[in-house]
Amino acid sequence: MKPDFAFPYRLYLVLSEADCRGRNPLWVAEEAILGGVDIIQLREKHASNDVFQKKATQLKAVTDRYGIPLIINDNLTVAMAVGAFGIHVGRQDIPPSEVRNAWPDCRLLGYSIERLAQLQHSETAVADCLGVSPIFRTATKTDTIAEWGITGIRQLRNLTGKPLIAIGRMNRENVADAIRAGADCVAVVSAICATDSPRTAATELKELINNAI
Ligand code: TZP
Ligand code: MG
Repeated sequence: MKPDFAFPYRLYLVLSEADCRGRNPLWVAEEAILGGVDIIQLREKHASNDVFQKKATQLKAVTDRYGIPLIINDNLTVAMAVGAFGIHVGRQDIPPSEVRNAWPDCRLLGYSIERLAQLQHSETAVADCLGVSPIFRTATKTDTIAEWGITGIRQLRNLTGKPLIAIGRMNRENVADAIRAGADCVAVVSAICATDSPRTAATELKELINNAI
C-alpha cells in the first residue's frame, strides 16, 4: 500500500547518552543534524523523570535551533513538559489512545510494531507512524521478539498505509535495501552514535537513503 501521507523524514536518530561513547550527546546530536538527520528521538531508559526532562530540555534547544522535530521515547510527562513534537511508544508503554487523549497537541505519535498480529490492533490504528522493530537483532536493544528482516518490511508495506520506520542494526550495508523494500524512514543508534564522526556517518547514510528512493 502507498503510505497514507508523504512522511517527510528519512533519517531518524535515536539518541541515548549511554550510546555516545562518553561524548556529549548534544554534540552528537548537532553533528548528526549537520550531517543530514531529519528527526531525533531522545531515549533514556534509566533516567529519572527529572533527569530525563533536563536532558530533553537541553536537546530541544539544539533541535529547535535547526528546526528538527524532537520525539521523546515512552515518557508522556517529559514529552508534554518540554513541548516535544511527538512521542514514540512500544507495546509495554502507555497505549497510543491514551497519548491522544492526554496530549491532543502531539504532532507525531510513533508506535513500535513487533509482530504481524499487532497490525490489526486498534492501538496501531491510532499511531501516525510505525517503528518496524527490529529489522535485525541488535546489541543496542536486547528485549526484542523476532527479526522482521528486509522481507518483513515488504510484507508490512503491502498491508498498511502507515509510514514505516525501519529500526534495528540498520547501517550503511542495509539502509538502501530497507528503503527499496518500502520503509519510509530509517532509524539508527550505533550507526551514528558509535562512530568517530557522527556527522560523516549521517551524511553517508542520508546519501545512501536518498539514492535508494
Ligand atoms: N528499537 C528497536 S531496535 C532499537 C530500538 C530502539 C535499537 C537500535 O539500535 P541500533 O544500534 O541502531 O541497532
Ligand atoms: Mg518503549
